[in-house]
Amino acid sequence: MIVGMVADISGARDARPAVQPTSAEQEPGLAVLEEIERRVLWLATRIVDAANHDRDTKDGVKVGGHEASSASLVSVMTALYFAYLDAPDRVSVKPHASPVYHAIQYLLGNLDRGYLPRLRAFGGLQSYPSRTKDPDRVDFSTGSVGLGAAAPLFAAAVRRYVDAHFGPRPRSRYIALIGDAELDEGNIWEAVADPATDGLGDVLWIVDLNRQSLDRVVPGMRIAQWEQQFTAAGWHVAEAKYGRRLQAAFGQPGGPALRDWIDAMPNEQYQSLFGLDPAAVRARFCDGAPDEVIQFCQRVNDDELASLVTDLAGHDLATLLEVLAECDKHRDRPSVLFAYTIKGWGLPIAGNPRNHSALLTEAQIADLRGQLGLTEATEWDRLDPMTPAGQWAAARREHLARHPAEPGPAVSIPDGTDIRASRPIATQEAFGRILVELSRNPAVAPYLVTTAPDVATSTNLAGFINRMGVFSPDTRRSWTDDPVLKWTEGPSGQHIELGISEMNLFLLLGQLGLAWDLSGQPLLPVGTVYDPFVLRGLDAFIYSVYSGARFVVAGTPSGVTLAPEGGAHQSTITASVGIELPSVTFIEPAYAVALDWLLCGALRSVAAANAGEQALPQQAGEAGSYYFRLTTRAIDQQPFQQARDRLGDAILRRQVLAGAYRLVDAEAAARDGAPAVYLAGSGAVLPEVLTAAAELADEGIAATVVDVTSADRLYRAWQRTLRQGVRTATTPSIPGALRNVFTDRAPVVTVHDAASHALSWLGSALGAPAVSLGVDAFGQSGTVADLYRANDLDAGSIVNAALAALSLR
Ligand SMILES: Cc1ncc(C[n+]2csc(CCOP(=O)(O)OP(=O)(O)O)c2C)c(N)n1
Ligand SMILES: [Mg+2]
Repeated sequence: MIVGMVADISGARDARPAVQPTSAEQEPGLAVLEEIERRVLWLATRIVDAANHDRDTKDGVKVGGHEASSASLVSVMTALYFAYLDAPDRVSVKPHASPVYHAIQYLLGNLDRGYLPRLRAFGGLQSYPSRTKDPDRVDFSTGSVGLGAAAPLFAAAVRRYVDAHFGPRPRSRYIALIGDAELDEGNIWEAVADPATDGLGDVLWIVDLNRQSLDRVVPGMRIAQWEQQFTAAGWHVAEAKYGRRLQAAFGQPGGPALRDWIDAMPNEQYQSLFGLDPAAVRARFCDGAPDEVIQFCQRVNDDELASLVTDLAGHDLATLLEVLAECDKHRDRPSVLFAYTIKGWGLPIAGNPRNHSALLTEAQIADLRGQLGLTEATEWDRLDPMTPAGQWAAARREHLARHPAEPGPAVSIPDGTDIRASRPIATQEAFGRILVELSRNPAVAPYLVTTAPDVATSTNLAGFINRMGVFSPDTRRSWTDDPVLKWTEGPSGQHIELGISEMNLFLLLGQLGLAWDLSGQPLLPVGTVYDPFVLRGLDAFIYSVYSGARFVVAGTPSGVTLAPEGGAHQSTITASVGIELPSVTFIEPAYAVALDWLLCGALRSVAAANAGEQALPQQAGEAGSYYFRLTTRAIDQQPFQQARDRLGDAILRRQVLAGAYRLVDAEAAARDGAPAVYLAGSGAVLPEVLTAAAELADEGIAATVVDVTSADRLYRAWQRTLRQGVRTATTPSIPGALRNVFTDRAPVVTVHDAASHALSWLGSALGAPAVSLGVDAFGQSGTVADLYRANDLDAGSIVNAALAALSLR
């Protein structure tokens, strides 16, 4: 269809097609597409205008929206949605073009009219395309510039993986519409450079090259440099630069000089032409021009000249479709198309250096409405179904219709892998062993896929990799005979190795976690990263969970427990990040069996969500991702075994999953009259907490040790009951997850190898005096004992903290 379409249009290169189609079966002529393009421009502009002028928000806060940024992409998006895309294709739309996207969905019949005046309203159209909140189907959320561009690249990498493991699906092209200033973001180049994205022939990036960013006209175009960077990374590079009229002019006498003159003109001068009246365009364009150019210009009248010299291919549908078809021929590598556009195209604010947030005035809107032959009564109408444009829109709606993904197979995850730990073991090592066990389970193994940014072996993924291999589209010969690590690469491998880019890690995890939707294949994605560098990928982490992706990530090793490594490798604020991130459940177990139960529980929830099932009842509200904070400190597992013997597996497992259990229970001593205190520790510090509890017991103090396995689940349980109280104006109770473990209102000491703030809310939750110990300084090198002492995490400090807490009663 596309080839025929281009042939049809390119046959009319220099003139509008004489014959108009009369029914939806026929492909449209250029004039039909241009009519649709004008309507898209109108609706996108009016959507922003209505948000700002038709609604009384009563709060005095400017609503905003981006008429100029939107106009810049109107032609490209008209070409895509009305002539190029097929149903399986997936598109990421530049954040500020969301009004164009919604205008198109409306014209296609996929969005109710009632939404059009509701851009940026509560429950209305989102400012930036959102997978989870927009009413029309959005493939990729965008907003934080750069990330929406990279996401389709990783989605294509995931499709390559899915096709290799589960059989090919109908071909999807993964397309990103990118603002040119987005190329300033480092994550773009991290994504392009990563070997995991090599040779993805179904990827197409279209750069909206309007030579403007938010603040300014970008001086000295860097396009040549960008093109070289893409070429060096193995991409096919294409340009849509001059429209057909300029191309024709270049063939006339003086044409080559005209072309050289435009090419050499500084951006600031070229952009300034857009805001001028035709006579002034001539004066400025010819200022300093060589004779040949002046002579050429003398042969053209003012109006023609002004429109000719600003005739860019990014607004020339025929040229755009030709270049798109040309990109399609390069199936062996990704393509990038630089489309020269005008920010504010077709609007009075075109090319104005300050147009990023500019809005048309009421008079300008009325003028535009009039130019389209619309009235206030008809301005929101769809294309008339009796016209060729309306019929073509209906045909495209059919062509692009998607059927909802079939629910995937239910992956049955066991409660645990029965990990045994008779000797001291660290959670990081246990994590590696649990994954190996799961890889032996034929019901689970096919769906597991691990990934790491060059830290797979140092985060204990080697066992998994040895069994499952490393993914590569082609089988590669291995030249190493390492008996400990087999690095076998081929299409059946289930570990995807990334270069050192935590941004790429979280972008890939996000797309693996959306494979059920974008590739119709549920997966169980598991990533590892050094915990301090979670923050290096944080924007992509947020992006991925905001997009609704479900995955498991382990941040390991963490905290000052990674003692000799020193400050830059010792995480402190990551626990708070994990607790606070919506749609992420933060888990920090200390013991191997607890980790086993928690990891299997997390994978079960990911599997259920990714198969399109309801979240499991006990994890309601948790249909998100899981962040495990782990350590390399091996600790004695006996205390956990004792808790197991005392409570039994059923109760203990329930409490571990709920977020806390009693590792040492001193309730009997408290009942006998000993002053009671709770020592609530999380993660690697539990041995010090246990020692402190024993010392306190010697002093006659009943110290109950609580192992906080998930501060996040405890906090959420507390908040849920509080909010319930607030909303219903009733007295909130203490939630079960806390009530079962903290039975008394005794003082509490929190102990955490993380910022003390992360657990300090516990005192408020329990209504008890609290002292919070944690790491509130940058790390430094030393032994574990040195650093625990330096941060008051040693047993002696915990004892003192308990005495202080008791004195606060
Ligand atoms: C990570 C991030 N930083 C800053 C912004 C604020 N911002 C929004 S648009 C923009 C400029 C975008 O320019 P460009 O990509 O060229 O888009 P245009 O509006 O020109 O189409 C900036 C800085 C953002 N959205 N995301
Ligand atoms: Mg721009």
